[in-house]
Amino acid sequence: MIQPQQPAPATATDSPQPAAASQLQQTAVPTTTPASQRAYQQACALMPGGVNSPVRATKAATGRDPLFIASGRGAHITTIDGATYLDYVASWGPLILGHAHPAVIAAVQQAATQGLSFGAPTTLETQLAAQIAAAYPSMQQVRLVNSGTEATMSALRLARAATGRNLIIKFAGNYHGHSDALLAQAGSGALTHGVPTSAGVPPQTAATTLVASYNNAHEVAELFNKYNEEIAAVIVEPVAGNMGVVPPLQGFLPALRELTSAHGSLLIFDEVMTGFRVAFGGAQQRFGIDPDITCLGKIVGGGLPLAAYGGKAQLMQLVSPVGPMYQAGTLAGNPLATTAGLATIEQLKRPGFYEGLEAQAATLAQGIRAAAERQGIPLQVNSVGAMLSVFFTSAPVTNLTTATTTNAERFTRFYQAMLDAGIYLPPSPFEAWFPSAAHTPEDIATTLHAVEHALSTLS
Ligand code: KE4
Repeated sequence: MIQPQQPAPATATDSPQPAAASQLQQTAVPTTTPASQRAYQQACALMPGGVNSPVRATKAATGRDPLFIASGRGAHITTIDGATYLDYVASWGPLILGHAHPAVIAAVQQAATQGLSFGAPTTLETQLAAQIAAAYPSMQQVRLVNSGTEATMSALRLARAATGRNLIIKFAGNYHGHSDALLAQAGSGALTHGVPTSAGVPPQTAATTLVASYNNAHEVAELFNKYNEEIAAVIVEPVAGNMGVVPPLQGFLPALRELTSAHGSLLIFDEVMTGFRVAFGGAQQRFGIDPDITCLGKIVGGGLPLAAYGGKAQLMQLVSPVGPMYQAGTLAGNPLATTAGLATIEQLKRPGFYEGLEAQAATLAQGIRAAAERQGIPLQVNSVGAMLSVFFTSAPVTNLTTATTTNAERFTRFYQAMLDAGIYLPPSPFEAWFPSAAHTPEDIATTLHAVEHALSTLS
């Protein structure tokens, strides 16, 4: 998620009623949607940008005000205007089963009748920690938290506590949540300390973050040569999803493992997005890497606020109350969120789950490539498992520099045409599409039909 430009102030614009894919409109002409429009104006009066997370303020990248959602079921969401869309946002990743999966809803409903939160241990937390440790052997011990931001923030603190060092290496285009140290971008030149990407982040805090180019292990080696004994950890999205999907090039992740081990630093895999997405055991299973600390989020909470960080038992002994590194949370390991996570994981374990999901995603990715080829539209589709992104550029996209060569104007027109055809895509070229197990072959065919039309409006 590239830091979004400030969205234009809310204006009385429209979000369109989608045309059924079979009656595709020739131009993306928004129609009046009074309920969403009223809701957005009311929201903007009470909340910055009318949203509780900036990415939901869609206008900056799409020219459209956000739709207000009333419900979701399976692969579809329905707005307060009663319009239904095929959903590829999936709440930004958590809903790999689709919306309101019956087994998850039933489990959470049952749990809710027992009470919502106790602020005391429950066996649900132990059960979820056991499921995570079984799926992620590198996570011998786990701490449950409420968000991916908390998980990565705590992982950095743990790495600093373990090594006694202060500097962290991150990668341009990787997003790890909004904690101060991780809202840092490359400074004036390579090999320099980071500078804040947000108001309110002290420069001295951002300066503890060094920023390298994704897929460039040589830059990381240079940073180690320059700052060697000062670097506590390298944190990486093992498959980048926040500059759009950018897979790790051959050798990149093994090089990070070798460099951190050689210099006494820790390797942190931020698997908030990739965990349980690109494999049941995440990117570390898919690519065979053993990180020192892993952060999970999104899917592990089944759509409720839950995330986690963990690592080898010896390392986790540093975490309070056992060790000196403090971290806490009123609702951490909440009984409803742990229940949703456990019910979701049970579904993911079903035989053939990932094979089926990835086959659908591959059909979608390949179909988009073929449509662009037929229509002569320069376009890259990057995909790993059931996460993919479309870049309107002829350059292979391997890092933030190449990702930002995407044609923003074409993205906006493509997005609007897809929305008008009833397909709800992430409202930014720097986000991932998340097909779910609820997307049927017919849904994929409908999507590809809409892609064919949307691309034809670009030429
Ligand atoms: P949260 O604090 O939003 O739960 O997680 C932060 C985070 C950490 N690490 C990775 C790899 C992530 O992708 C995220 C959050 N992802 C964004 C969308 N790409 C969440 C959407 C939002 O900010 O509303």
